[in-house]
Amino acid sequence: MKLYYVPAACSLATHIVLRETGMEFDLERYDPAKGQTENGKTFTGVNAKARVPALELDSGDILTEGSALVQYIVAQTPEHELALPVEMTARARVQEGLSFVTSELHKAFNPFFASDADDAAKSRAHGLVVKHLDYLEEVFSDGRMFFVANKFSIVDIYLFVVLRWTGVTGEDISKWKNLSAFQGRMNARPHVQAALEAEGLLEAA
Ligand SMILES: N[C@@H](CCC(=O)N[C@@H](CS)C(=O)NCC(=O)O)C(=O)O
Repeated sequence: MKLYYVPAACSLATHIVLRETGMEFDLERYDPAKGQTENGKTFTGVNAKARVPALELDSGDILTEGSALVQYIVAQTPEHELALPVEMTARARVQEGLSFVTSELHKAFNPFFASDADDAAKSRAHGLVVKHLDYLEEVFSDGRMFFVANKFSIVDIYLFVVLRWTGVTGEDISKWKNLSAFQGRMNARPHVQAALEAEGLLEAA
């Protein structure tokens, strides 16, 4: 398998899940400014949507959309703690959390990464990000270690990646004590550190 990624982007979640589950994979970096990968491939030829993550399977098929990718990867290792629960309600809870993080939380940050977003759009986005962080802080206020059912899941990995972006809004994650502690725990995981290092993010930290 090969993961196409942009350092620190949402593709980092797929990258961490690949490492946590012990999958064999290669990485190919995409540079959105050039529209090309580090190997000189035109990225729209890989993913016509021009978005990471994109996962090239050994068959040559390309899978996209981060939420689908992390579920695809953990389905390869059903014995791993990250595999989706078999029981339907527990499984839906993980998918519920994943949807919140990938569609609500992730999307709230978009104006901060869009070159055409004006100050009004950023101000609205800032308010939405804070609202979501307050909600998450409340969820973690019961002392849980992990977001869904207090059990390590793909949702925690995605959440960790998106929470790393909080600084772009001008906010400091340390204001949200429970979320900050969650970030610290996730950051300390060896596979998370390995992914950060491989994307060149440890020097920047
Ligand atoms: N719906 C896609 C969205 C992916 C997405 O927003 N990717 C961003 C990085 S987080 C991207 O590719 N940005 C590069 C660009 O916009 O040129 C998914 O969930 O995978």
